Amino acid sequence: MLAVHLVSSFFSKLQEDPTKKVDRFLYAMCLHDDQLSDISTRFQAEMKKGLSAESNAAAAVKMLPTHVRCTPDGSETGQFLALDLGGSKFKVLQVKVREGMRMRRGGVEMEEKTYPIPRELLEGRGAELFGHVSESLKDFLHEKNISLEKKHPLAFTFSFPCEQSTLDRGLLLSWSKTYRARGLQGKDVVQVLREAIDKTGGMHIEVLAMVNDTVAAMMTCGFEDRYCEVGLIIGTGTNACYMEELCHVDLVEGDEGRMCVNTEWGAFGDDGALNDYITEFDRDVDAASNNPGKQIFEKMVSGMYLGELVRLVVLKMATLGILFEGHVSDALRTKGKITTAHVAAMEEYKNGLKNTRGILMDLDLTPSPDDCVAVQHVSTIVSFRSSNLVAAGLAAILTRIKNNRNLRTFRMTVGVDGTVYKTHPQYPKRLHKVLQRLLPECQVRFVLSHSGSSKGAALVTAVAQRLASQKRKVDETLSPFRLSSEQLQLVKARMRAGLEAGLKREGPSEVKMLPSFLYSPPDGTEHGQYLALDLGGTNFKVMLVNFRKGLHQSSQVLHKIYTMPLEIMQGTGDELFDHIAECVSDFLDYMGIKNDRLPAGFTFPFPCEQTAIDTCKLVSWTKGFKATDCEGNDVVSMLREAIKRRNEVELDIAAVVNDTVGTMMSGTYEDPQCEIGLIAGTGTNVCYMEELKNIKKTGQKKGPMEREEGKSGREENKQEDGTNGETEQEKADIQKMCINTEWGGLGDYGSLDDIITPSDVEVDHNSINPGKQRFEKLTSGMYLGEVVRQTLLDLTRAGLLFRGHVTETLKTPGIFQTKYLSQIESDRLALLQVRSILQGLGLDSTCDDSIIVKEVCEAVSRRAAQLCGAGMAAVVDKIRENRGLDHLNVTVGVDGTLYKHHPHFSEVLQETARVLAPQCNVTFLPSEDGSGKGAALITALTRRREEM
Ligand code: 0WK
Ligand code: 0WK
Ligand code: BGC
Ligand code: BGC
Repeated sequence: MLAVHLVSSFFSKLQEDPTKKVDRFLYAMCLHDDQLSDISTRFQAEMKKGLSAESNAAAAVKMLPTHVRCTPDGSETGQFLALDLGGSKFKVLQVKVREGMRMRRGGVEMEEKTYPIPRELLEGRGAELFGHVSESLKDFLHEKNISLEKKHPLAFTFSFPCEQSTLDRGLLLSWSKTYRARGLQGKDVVQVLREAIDKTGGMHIEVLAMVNDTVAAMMTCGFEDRYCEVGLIIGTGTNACYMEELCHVDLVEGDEGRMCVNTEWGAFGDDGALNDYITEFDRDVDAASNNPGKQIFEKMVSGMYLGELVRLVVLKMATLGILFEGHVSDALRTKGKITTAHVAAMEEYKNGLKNTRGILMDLDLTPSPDDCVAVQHVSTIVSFRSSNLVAAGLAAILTRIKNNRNLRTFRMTVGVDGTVYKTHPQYPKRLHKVLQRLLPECQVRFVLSHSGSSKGAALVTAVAQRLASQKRKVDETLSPFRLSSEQLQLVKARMRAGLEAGLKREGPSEVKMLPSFLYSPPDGTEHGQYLALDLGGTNFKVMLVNFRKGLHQSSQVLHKIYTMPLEIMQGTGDELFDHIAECVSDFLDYMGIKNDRLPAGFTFPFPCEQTAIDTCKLVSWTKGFKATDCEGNDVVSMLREAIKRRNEVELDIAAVVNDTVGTMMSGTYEDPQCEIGLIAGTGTNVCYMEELKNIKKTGQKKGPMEREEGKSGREENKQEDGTNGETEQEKADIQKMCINTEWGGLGDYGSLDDIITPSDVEVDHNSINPGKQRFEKLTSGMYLGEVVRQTLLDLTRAGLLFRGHVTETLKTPGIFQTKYLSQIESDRLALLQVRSILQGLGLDSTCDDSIIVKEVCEAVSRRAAQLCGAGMAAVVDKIRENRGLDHLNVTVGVDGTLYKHHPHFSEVLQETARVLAPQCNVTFLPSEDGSGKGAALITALTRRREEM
């Protein structure tokens, strides 16, 4: 027998190699690499179309969001029922996932049973199909003695294109493969399943998640390999999914993190995109299918059609006399007579030819050895084209991931399932090889999902449960930061009460309401050169301000910024003022005006009792300052003594102002309606023009706060009424004085205890002034980073973040600077960058972690802005009521790094003030040159008045 075979093949060699004639006949199916690259490029374009909101409706490749946002991280646990519907087998399963067992044996235990689905159900009424599914589920519970009483979470793998708005909702877009039950298209199949289960009754099932089989395959393999972010099915049908950047998925809210997208690539070409690769046999398969014009790519690739393609090719070649000497059998003319299993059998290494012969014989054909070689080669070409097309599709997906993540080379794992991939002898190798050629820069590993997709579906449910419980717990932790409008109204009322109590000066008040001895705004006639010393929250600025005569609002500012080292801020008072004197001297030297003895205004951003415009007794340090021997002393004298000590320059300190007052004055120079100064920076504070009649005259009632008598040189001409020797006319005109509220102290006696959170308590406890400046510690840049860090610590200790690892970094005070909030909350920043900020802090984070960190930052900064907005509403409403107005237009000069640099702080503050003080139209005027110009203006005002 073997001898005969050898002789005839020798002769045939002499004749033409039968595979050659097949190659010629199927030339159009033999796709070479540049054609595959072309197809890959076309598919990339289709993916873009599917992802974009504009073109999605018309797109053939639907790119369906799955609401699966992350792959397993090994902490999934739980017991689930699973339904696996849509592949070649309908399976009911029970899946047990044990915590942290990931790779190890016994990590996931599964029990399963396959249930046949009669053809009449596949083509019958949808409700009956799901009735059958539900009955099978009940049968499974019985058979496996699973309690019917207990509530069972169920994961549903449904392998058809569905539009999902959530993980447990899916509108069926269209059937494919062998399914076309009526009445379900456009319906939420999860709801249909729930109704079927209720109808069957006698079991407590909670359908928690519905996933496509590609997603389930990716999750199944992702449980073992964390690089697995692509799912691939080459089975009855074909399809792929992958983790896309959420910011590219237009159909889903949010830009944070990633989401798995079910490409539904089976429909690639439904819009004609592959017409130049479609062969007559593909057209015949499509025409004879139950969904003509649909799933064009699937019909060139997947198991439901490969056998039919081979049959049609062999039929055509036989009809043309190229095979079986033109003999054609009825069997060969019969649809479905050659299956994909036959194709696989024909391509088996050893028995391929023998199988081919057997298969053709079963089709009532008497094939010659050459016929067998030829038919085997037809199978090879058809299945080769399938693996080539899948490689082209995969190359497109991997290229997109590479570009999304700006990677030059990368590794990726593809979780794969499906009978074609699993049973066709050479398919996997061919696919891997072609993909390697198409995308050499990507190291691709294929992991077969041995146990089908239900483990993955269970994991999706476990992840969904974990994320849901995590989200619930994170929301619980963050809800105290989310202030209701009632709470904000309350804060406004308490701030108002604080303002009133502070003005009354009947004993210690949370809001100190310190007179600034500034009565009137600039009138634009200010001119000349003035120095301004601006002890900002983060640095010390010396400015030379030149107001040009007659040119309203035109001033020239030259300045130099000096750092304020911590050891100076927390050293002795003398060292602090010596440092300031040294900077001033350096500046005057640098400007060549050492001996000009220019009048100077000193911005001193701390609570000070003033008895005149140039005296300033420090009540208490705030923010990061705690230099010794300063509290209770007149800081102007201390500065003058330091200047004297330095004996290099002369300084004529004419005025000392709080930075809010300086900022207000800078604002008034631009906009006369500016009567409020707001600082939202390292610290927080506000000043405003209060009616003089509401200000308890300083020195009149010797309140507990007014004791020491360190009187400065100018004191002797102070009038009892606290004015600065103004003329009668002026005295008559003076209706108002600027009050430095020091609202940072609200809450110091407990008025905010009901909104203070455990994180705030920790921050206050660890601060250098515990119990003080409570409002400031909820709202200002010095503390927001710490409030976030404390909250991240709580969440991590609760196991909701960083996998519960409380690292030394996270325990380090000050590690999470407030500037990171601004960066992390900026809309332009993708999550990747959030992760790199956390990385930079030595915090190794997952996608989820970064989303939670951003949420914490948003909650903390939003609360801060809202609280300042509520405080501002109290101030503007007080001014409005002071003046008996129904409506007030007022401008606020504002400064501070938090207000200026945080992406959302200013708008949230403004919005809150607008809502809580609807009768006030408040304009916020960010100040250009800070409070320095304001201090120079006040100096100009003060000097001019003294000259009069
Ligand atoms: C096995 C999976 C199932 C999927 C099927 C696809 O468990 O979810 O639909 O693979 O392959 P097929 O059975 O269609 O060949
Ligand atoms: C700039 C002002 C300065 C003020 C500072 C506050 O010129 O007087 O103290 O803003 O902002 P911070 O630097 O604290 O963010
Ligand atoms: C379906 C997909 C499914 C694939 C593999 C296709 O016909 O449209 O949803 O993933 O078959 O089962
Ligand atoms: C100080 C205020 C200052 C504010 C803004 C607070 O800590 O007490 O005087 O205006 O910070 O710098």
